[in-house]
Amino acid sequence: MKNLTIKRCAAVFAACTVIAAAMPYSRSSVIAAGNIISNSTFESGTSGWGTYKESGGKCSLGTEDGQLALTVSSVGKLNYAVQVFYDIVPLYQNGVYRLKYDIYSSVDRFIEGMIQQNGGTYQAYTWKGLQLTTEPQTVDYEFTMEAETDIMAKLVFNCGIQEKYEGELPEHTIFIDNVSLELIDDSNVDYASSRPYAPSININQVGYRTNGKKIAVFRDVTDQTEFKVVNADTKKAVFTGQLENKTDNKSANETNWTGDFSSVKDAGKYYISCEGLDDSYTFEIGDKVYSNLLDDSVRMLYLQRCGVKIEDNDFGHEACHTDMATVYGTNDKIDVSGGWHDAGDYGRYVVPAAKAVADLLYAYEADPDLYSDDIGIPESGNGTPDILDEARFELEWMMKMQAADGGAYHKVSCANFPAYVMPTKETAELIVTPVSSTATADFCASMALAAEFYEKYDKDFAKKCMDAADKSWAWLEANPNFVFKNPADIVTGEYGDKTDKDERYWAAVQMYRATGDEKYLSSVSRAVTGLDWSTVGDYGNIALITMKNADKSSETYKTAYDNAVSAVIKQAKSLLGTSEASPYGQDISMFNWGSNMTIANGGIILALAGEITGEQSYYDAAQAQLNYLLGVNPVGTCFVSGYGTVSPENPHHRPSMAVGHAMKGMLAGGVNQNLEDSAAKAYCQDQPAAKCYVDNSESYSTNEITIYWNSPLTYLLSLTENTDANEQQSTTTTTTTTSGATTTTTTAKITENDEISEDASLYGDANCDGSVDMGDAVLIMQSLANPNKYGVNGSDELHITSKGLANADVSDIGDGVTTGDAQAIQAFLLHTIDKLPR
Ligand code: G3I
Ligand code: 9MR
Ligand code: ZN
Repeated sequence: MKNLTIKRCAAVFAACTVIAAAMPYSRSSVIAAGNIISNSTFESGTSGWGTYKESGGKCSLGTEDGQLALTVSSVGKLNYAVQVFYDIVPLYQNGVYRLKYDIYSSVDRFIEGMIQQNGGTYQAYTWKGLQLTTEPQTVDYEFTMEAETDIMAKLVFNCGIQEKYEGELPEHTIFIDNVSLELIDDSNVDYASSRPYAPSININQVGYRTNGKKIAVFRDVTDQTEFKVVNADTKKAVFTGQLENKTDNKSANETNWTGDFSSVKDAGKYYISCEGLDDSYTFEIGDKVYSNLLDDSVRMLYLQRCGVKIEDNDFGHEACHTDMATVYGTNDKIDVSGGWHDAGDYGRYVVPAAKAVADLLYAYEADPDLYSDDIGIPESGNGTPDILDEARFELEWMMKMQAADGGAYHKVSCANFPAYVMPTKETAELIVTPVSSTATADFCASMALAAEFYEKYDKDFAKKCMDAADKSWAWLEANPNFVFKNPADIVTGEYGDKTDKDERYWAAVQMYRATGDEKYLSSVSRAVTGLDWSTVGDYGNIALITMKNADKSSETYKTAYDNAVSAVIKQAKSLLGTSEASPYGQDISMFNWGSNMTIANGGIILALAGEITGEQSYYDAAQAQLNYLLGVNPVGTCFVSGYGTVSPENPHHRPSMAVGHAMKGMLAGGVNQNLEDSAAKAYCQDQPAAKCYVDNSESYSTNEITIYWNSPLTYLLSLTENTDANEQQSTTTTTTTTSGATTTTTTAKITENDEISEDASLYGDANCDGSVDMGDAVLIMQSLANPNKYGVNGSDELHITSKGLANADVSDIGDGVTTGDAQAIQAFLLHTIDKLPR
């Protein structure tokens, strides 16, 4: 078992993480304020509890009269041949605990009740032999955790054979209720000693491009003022720089400094040193530092393929999920084999598939030269870049998900998530759930986009894509908004939505782009945004911005194009503000499930804004998102498995869990401050928002992987390949091949102009982006701290405008803009006040 180097007092289960993140953080010991076992009374089932069977043990788990009921039909050949357990119980060395539960059995028998190590030697931290009778007994005792802190111990009842007592037994049921585990005295607990290694200097563990901006982020600084970049081979310092930008980083609860070493450009291996701090991990500088990462980000999708035999030394398997699937609510059976497993589970869902495919195709378009035909998939060497082969594998499955009337079925999966097994072992019935308008519009957009890309390689396939797109468009015209909700008996990924407006926008634009027919734009009045699975408007914007064969004289086109550009620039401005205000450079201030995708998505928008405006700051911020993902973050982790020095080793990914080590090249979901699984609750409850991540395979809300978290990484790698705006020309030249003929198109870069409206009249909206958010508080503070740059006449493009100044004056109205205004906005956002003073 991995050394349990973790943090956290697991017992405080109440605080709001947003507020906690904004408050001073105390390391003093925290006495448990409650029961560590979240499901202790079984009023609504056995969630959180599970069974383990081996060596002939047989049992089933359920509830009876609000108690856990474990029916044992065979005790098997070992004392642990039948177990019922509750996972992830944190036990701190020297902590005094009280364990309590009610228990009885329908036959008299002996069992063992204990809390044990989950893995390793399975040592018991506390153990009790229990002679059960049909009379309920209450077990209630205190124990001290003598062993080293184990944050993920397991409460287990061994209900297998007990030779010494009664041996074989008839079928019987064991009842458990009112389970409670409390930490009653932590005065001798040293929480700090069980925290993981947290590097004081964080760098991009994969490396930096020769000409890219290179930033290291420091913490734990006392009075140091400078740092050195040291050549890892010669151990000689090649650069000395200053620690700059001291920042109180609330979301990570630490003080940070940054160090800029962009001028180091010689290819090689380096580390950063700063007196009194541990050296950073070693990293590379060079032009090809991301080549393998880019290939693996795509090859991972091959290993996620379903319905075909997979060739791989570690993760190879026979074809899985090949049975016909039942259309929900009917007896119809259809073939929907193929496609990629969505994530750590084996569902296949049209909505996230569309995002993944779009990212891959646009990634290819952004820099075709990066994509070879030899990344090691079966189609390698067939004359088509592997990234297009891989995307096609998904597109062919998507086609099977189109119903006869043109609509797209939302998803196919079993009714429940499978155990932690290889995909061939998930053999329950496959169910295709009903058509939705979100899936259909996403489907339509992807097919229209694909038609364009495969024209050069396979005209028949391109035509099939276009036919499928036409048919789904007809369905969309005939059918109103129909968003998806899981039927009550299906619990797998829902990918529900509030609206299909953004999906329809993307579909309309993509149909226009594929056909040149302006009728598709008639439904498009304004640009919408979003690049995740639930909001996809920016794919429509990207389609317009990167479109090559538009009729540039058409007013309809011009309006749609201008709207798309404005939408992208507006978002980029706000992302840039957030990124520049954060020492680690990330473009988000809230960390939700899949935050690494959101960060990568923002990087895509920033890079596009860089291309549109030619502004270096946008390129730098896009690169900063890559840096965050690859190690410049408060948890000191490179979030792509198998890359960098420290990366996810225990992803929530069933093949990795079944095989026993992490598949390479997968981007984990990342920090999630909402603590949405029991491992995150156990490990991260007292962590500030930006540190709620745990490399634990149970943590599906921070450490799962998905096809659509990898794909924006691929796209971002493409877009940031040329990061130096000065090296770019004032025009973008793109070579496209349509119907075999090559056309070179030159698009003038637009610079920002008055058309990008700033007419919002919203109190609090200091940056005039149409909403009141942290970016506004940040801009106010920047304008006060650095008026030359961010003041009303400031040199920075993002300086506050006069309209922004008027909007910003929300407290002590009339006194001009002060820190009080920024504080009022923050308080409003943190819900400590209901409305702004003005
Ligand atoms: O956006 C809201 C935010 O406004 C709010 O303040 C915050 C507070 O809870 O929540 C945010 O929503 C989160 C949402 O993702 C963001 O997109 C939800 O908490 C969170 O529960 C939701 O998680 C989704 C998760 O499924 C559970 O439904 C993930 O986005 C989604 O990627 C994930 O997808 C799963 C599939 O269902 C099954 N396959 C694996 C896949 C990845 O984990
Ligand atoms: O394994 C599932 C993961 O792929 C999903 O993203 C996640 C959220 O939908 O759910 C996981 O399954 C968990 C389920 O939601 C609750 N019980 C434990 C399951 C983990 O095996
Ligand atoms: Zn499969």
